[in-house]
Amino acid sequence: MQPKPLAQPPGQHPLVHALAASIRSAWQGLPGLEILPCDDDLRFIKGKLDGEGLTIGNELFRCVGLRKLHLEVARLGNGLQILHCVWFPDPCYDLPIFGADIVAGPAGISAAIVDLSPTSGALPEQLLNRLEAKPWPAFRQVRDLPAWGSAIFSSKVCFIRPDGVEEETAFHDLVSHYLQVMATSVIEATPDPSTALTTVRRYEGQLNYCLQQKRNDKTRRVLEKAFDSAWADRYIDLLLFDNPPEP
Ligand code: BLA
Repeated sequence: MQPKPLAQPPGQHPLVHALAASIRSAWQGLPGLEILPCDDDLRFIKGKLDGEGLTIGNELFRCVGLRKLHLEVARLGNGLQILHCVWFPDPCYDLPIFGADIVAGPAGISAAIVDLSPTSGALPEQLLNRLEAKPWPAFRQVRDLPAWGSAIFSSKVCFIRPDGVEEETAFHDLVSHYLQVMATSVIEATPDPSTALTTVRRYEGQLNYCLQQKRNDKTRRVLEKAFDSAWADRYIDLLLFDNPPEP
């Protein structure tokens, strides 16, 4: 049975709402999907910042081929809204990491990024061909990647400041395409042994992905301001970018 679509919470940015819905529907078709246990105090977080309400909602799953699927939708004071989503593969499978991040402020979306990031060199040829089957939208404001991002993202990363509603829709369509390519690869993938060199390389690649993401000071700064630095470190290390278990 398909779950009922969630109503759009008042004031939620339409792209945040639409992308969250597309992500939830993309993981429904994955093999052996199950809820990933997570401490209740991390599942729904409520706080206050400068008198403003502050909420973080986390949805966590795993399935055959992926050790963790994570969707976070947050509102963090100053009208900041964030959608953060990462699908972390089980390193036994030759799968990339799906990652997406949207940062919306009172003046609109400043950052919209999506990628399928390789953990062992380049993306597999067949996956690249599938990604390229959709024409690349001509976004007007392409943003430069920070150094930590260039170290992990693929040649197919899209990092933009969407210019208007049409570009927001084009970005949503692109994310849906990446999700579909990722979901197809998960369904088709077969595991290598945990001792295989390929598995160990992908484990190391995933460790490096987590390490580089933790160099994003912008994430830490926002969380530190809303909570405190010990809380922000714990949240980043344990929930956002926890290291994969050794294969
Ligand atoms: C940028 N991330 C940002 C920014 C903020 C956050 C405030 C600055 C916005 C801007 O430059 O316009 C904050 N992002 C958060 C917070 C969370 C979050 C608080 O996800 C979670 C609670 N970041 C990711 C993932 C990717 C990512 C999965 O978490 C990509 C797959 C990318 N975010 C990313 C990049 C930037 C960014 C590349 C720009 C950084 C820069 O320009 O220095």
